[in-house]
Amino acid sequence: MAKLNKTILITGGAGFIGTNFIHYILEKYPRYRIINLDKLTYAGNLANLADISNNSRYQFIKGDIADETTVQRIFKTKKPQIVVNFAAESHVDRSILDPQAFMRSNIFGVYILLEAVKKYGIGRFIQISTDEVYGSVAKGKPNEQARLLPSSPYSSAKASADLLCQSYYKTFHLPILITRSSNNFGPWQYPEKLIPLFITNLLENKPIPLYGTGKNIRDWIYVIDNCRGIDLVWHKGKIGEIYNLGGYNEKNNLEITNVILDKLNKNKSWIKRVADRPGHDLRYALNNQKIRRLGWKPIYSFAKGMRLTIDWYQQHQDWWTKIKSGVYRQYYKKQYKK
Ligand code: NAD
Ligand code: TDX
Repeated sequence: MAKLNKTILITGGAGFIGTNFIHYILEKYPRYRIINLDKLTYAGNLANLADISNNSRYQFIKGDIADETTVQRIFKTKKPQIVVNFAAESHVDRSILDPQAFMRSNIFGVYILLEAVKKYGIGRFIQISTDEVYGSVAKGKPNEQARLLPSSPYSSAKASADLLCQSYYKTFHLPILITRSSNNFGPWQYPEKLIPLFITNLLENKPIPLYGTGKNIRDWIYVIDNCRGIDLVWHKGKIGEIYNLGGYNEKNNLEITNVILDKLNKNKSWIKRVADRPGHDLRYALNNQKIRRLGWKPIYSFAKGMRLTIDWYQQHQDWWTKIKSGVYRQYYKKQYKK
């Protein structure tokens, strides 16, 4: 085996995007070693990483980014050169019901990581942020200088983390980079988010709960395109900068719903109109010119990404039925009666 030349600390690697990113990096860079620090909340799932659990270039550590002792011990003993922080509470609806965990993980956790970076020194710290920090966009596509106008406890906590990161760059000269991507979709996404929830409900012959008018627009990016963008920002991005990873696939929720119904040969009677999400952002969009200048553009069309995603959920029923029959079902029974 080639000599390993970099240790990367990935936080939140047992979730949706982190899982895809770990697989992508292990495959692409045979000389990199990955440490995955994840608290294993309801959204973290080691089954996602079972195929690499014996890989000598991969190590899992169960722990919380908001726990200073754990984080400092990992920096001291593992000496990572790069940190990519995916760890966060990520579901807007949960942040409306119970915001506390969002404040702790998405803000305080980032502060604990930044303090460790300050103390131990590393090459690059990549904060994974989101298009939601710009809030609902009436027209045009915000670039990286646009004002932050988050709407939910989730997105305001993410925006807070971005500001914290920028302050540690300016004040302490930490090597910070921030990526803000569109709504991701693809394999291993927890079936509480729109696309996997609707696919799996239909596969179970259950109705699909469409919020409000169904006219809310999201810009969609296939998760591998996001991984490619993060990889490029990590290796070629300029320290201190923010990069929008915009998919340029704006669709309203009804359009998404129809694509899924069509592919699964179901008619519109499966749609159940339900009350709108409080503070529901009408539209997300991103200007991606800056990352394009660095040499990135999405390579998965929306249609191809959706085909791959629906196929994946059809072929991995065991993965999501286990999730849906456990914690997830109790949560939704209690809160939403979906
Ligand atoms: P996810 O909810 O699927 O996964 C989050 C992971 O973080 C889980 O494995 C969870 O156990 C872990 N985690 C949560 N709190 C933690 C803590 N305190 N310490 C350690 N681990 C913790 O989320 P995702 O969709 O994969 O999102 C990953 C990141 O990307 C998040 O920061 C999110 O804000 C951002 N993001 C997501 C999207 C999207 O569409 N999913 C879009 C843009 C940005
Ligand atoms: O049951 C549903 N019915 C419905 O109509 C759900 C779960 C969602 N929706 C609507 C709300 C949104 O307009 O679908 C759209 C997408 O909703 P989510 O999948 O919850 O995603 P969103 O709120 O847009 O946030 C996502 O993208 C940005 C991720 O969850 C965030 O982590 C990321 O930062």
